[in-house]
Amino acid sequence: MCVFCKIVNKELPSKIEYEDEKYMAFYDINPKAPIHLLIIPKKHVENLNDMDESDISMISDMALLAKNLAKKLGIDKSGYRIVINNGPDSGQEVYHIHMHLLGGNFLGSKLF
Ligand code: DGP
Repeated sequence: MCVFCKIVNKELPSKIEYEDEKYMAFYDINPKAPIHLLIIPKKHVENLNDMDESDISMISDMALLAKNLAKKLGIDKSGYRIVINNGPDSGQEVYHIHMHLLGGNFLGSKLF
């Protein structure tokens, strides 16, 4: 079972900011910004390459969650970044699709 599935199943601890039947948002163990959340579907899908037409709406669901969480955490006006890594050249480490939500200070022009 992958590390994020273990987080979903509560076999591994995480600092959860949001959870519903299908999605979860928790804080990255190695934050790259003052606020660094990972938004994931509970369903195990590796990355975009592993998504078919029935899965692709997860991307817009995660984007909506990112928007709502940014507002809840007070970074909607100052700004934030969302990132999805796909495959080796992107540096994807965990092969369970996740949207990074980063903010809380000036992020500059670096992608990550
Ligand atoms: P990526 O490179 O896009 O696959 O990002 C994976 C992120 O997942 C990375 O920033 C570190 C984070 N991460 C890895 N293992 C754990 C964990 O066990 N708990 C939490 N909270 N985050 C993790």
